[in-house]
Amino acid sequence: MHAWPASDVPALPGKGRDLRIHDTATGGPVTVAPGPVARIYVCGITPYDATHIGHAATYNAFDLVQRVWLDTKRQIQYVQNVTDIDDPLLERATRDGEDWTGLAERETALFREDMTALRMLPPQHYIGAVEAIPGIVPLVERLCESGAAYVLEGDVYFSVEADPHFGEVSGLDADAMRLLSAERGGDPERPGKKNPLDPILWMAAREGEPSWDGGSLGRGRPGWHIECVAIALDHLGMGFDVQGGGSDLAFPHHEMGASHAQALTGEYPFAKTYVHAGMVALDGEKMSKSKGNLVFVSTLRHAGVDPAAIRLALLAHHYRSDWEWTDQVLETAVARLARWRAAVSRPDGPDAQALVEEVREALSDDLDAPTALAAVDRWAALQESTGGTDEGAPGVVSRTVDALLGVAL
Ligand code: 5CA
Ligand code: ZN
Repeated sequence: MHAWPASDVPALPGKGRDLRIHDTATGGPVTVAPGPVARIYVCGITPYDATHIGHAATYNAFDLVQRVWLDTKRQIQYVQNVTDIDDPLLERATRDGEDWTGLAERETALFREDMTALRMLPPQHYIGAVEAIPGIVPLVERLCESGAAYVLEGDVYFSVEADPHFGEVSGLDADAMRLLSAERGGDPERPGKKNPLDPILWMAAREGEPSWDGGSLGRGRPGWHIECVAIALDHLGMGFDVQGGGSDLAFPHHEMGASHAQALTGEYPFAKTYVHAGMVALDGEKMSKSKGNLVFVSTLRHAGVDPAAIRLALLAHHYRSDWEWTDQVLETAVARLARWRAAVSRPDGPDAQALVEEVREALSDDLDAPTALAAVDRWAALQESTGGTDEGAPGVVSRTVDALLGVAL
C-alpha cells in the first residue's frame, strides 16, 4: 500500500538528546535506539470509523518519537500495518450492507488524509494484512511444524506455552489476561484449546466470509497478532527498537506478537522496547469504534478547525496519561495556536536559544510534550509583554515547533 506524503522536518542547530522512554515490559524508563538507525513498528488502524481523536493521539506519540530521533540525526525505519481483514471490519461491513473491501479502502484513504493534515511522518512501509497473507502462511506452517501451534476443528492456534517469555510484555497475571483476552478479540471460552489464552493464527474459511489460499493450512484468513509479526519480521527483523500502540494493545496483541516471533525464531526479544499511549475518552468512556462515542479528525477539519490546533490539543496531554476530549480542550488549543502565530509573525523577539534546548529536553524525557508547550508559551508571553531585539528568534521558534512538535506556525 502507499502511505501518505511527508512534510518537511527543518534541521535545528546543534544536536538533540537521546530519547528516554517508558517501557511497558520493564516498567521503567529506558534509552532507546542506541545505533545510527532506529527501527520502529507502530500498529495501524483497523479501517472502519477512522480517524478518531484517540487514534490521532496515539499516532502523535509515535510521531514525536521519530522527531526526537531525527533531531539526533538518526535514520529511521518505520513500519505500520493496516488491519484490512479482521472480524470487526467484516461485522461493520455486514451491518451496513457494504462490501468490506470498499469500506477498508475508503477508511484507509481518510486516515491518510488525516495523517497528512496533522503532519504525521509517514512509514516507509505501509502494509495491509491482505497483502501480507503470502508471508503469514509459511510462518504459521513453521509454528505448526515446531509444535508451537495446533489445529482445532480446522482453525490453527498458537500455544502460549511455546514461549518461555510469555507474559513479560504486559506483566499481567492469568486472571487479568483471561478477562482482557475475552474483551479484546480472544476466545478463552472455546472448548478444546490447550490454554484458554491461546490466540488464533489461522482461521479456516467460514461460509460467506472472504478466504485465501493457506497452503497446508487450507483456505482461511489470518489471525490478528501474526499479521503484525509477519510484517515486522519482514521489514525490521527481530530485536527492533520500539513496538508502539495504545495501551489497549499491550495485552493481548503485543504480548502474543512477541511470543509468536520468539517461538518462531528462537531469538529474544521481538522488540527491545514496548511503548504504549494512554486512552482518550469522550463523555467519561474510552473513545472506541465499538461504543461509537467518537470525535473524528475529518469532522473537525471539515468544520474548519485548523489541523495544527487539533495537533496542539493532542500535545497538551502527556502521551501516557488517559484523558478526556472536550470542547474546552480544543478551544484552549485554538487560542494557543493564535498566540504562537502572532508571536512568531513579528520581525524580532526575545532570544530563543534556551527554548530550543528546553523543548529538546522535555521531549527526550519520556516525550513530555506539555512541558515543551509550556516553554513555548513562556517565550510567546515574553514576546507579547516586552518583545525583544533578536532578529532570528521568531524563525528559530517556528522551526523548533515545526521540527519537534510537528506544528506549522
Ligand atoms: N489494527 C489494530 C492494531 S494492529 C488496531 O488496534 N486498530 S485500531 O483502529 O483499533 O486502533 C489503532 C490504534 O489506535 C491502536 O494503537 C489503538 O491502541 C489506538 N487507539 C484506539 N482507541 C484509542 C483511544 N480511545 N485512545 C487512544 N488510542 C486509541
Ligand atoms: Zn498490530
